[in-house]
Amino acid sequence: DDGHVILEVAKAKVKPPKRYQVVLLNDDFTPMEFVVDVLMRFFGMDEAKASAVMLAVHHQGKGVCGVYSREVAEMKVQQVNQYARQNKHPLQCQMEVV
Ligand code: TYC
Repeated sequence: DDGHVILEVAKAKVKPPKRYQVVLLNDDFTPMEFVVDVLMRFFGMDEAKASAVMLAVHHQGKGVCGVYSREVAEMKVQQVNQYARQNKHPLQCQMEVV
């Protein structure tokens, strides 16, 4: 019946939500220990994981901290960049759609 058609059309328009990588960028000035602190504080990493990710960013120029919904990724980026500015470091965090 007509109700069946309406439901099928509505269902076809439902797309899975986009996911966003939160990415940390390397720079020459932010102390390594500060980056490790950021990764533990905002991304729930233990010290070994945070140190490995920090070194990967240091050597490769950028690195993924995690993958989230747009709302959560925006909050992480804002929190990291605000925390870096408060501590007078140039560390930069951004998001990229996956
Ligand atoms: N390159 C920085 C240094 O040598 C360390 C660093 C790592 C900075 C990762 C930023 O996202 C970063 N002190």
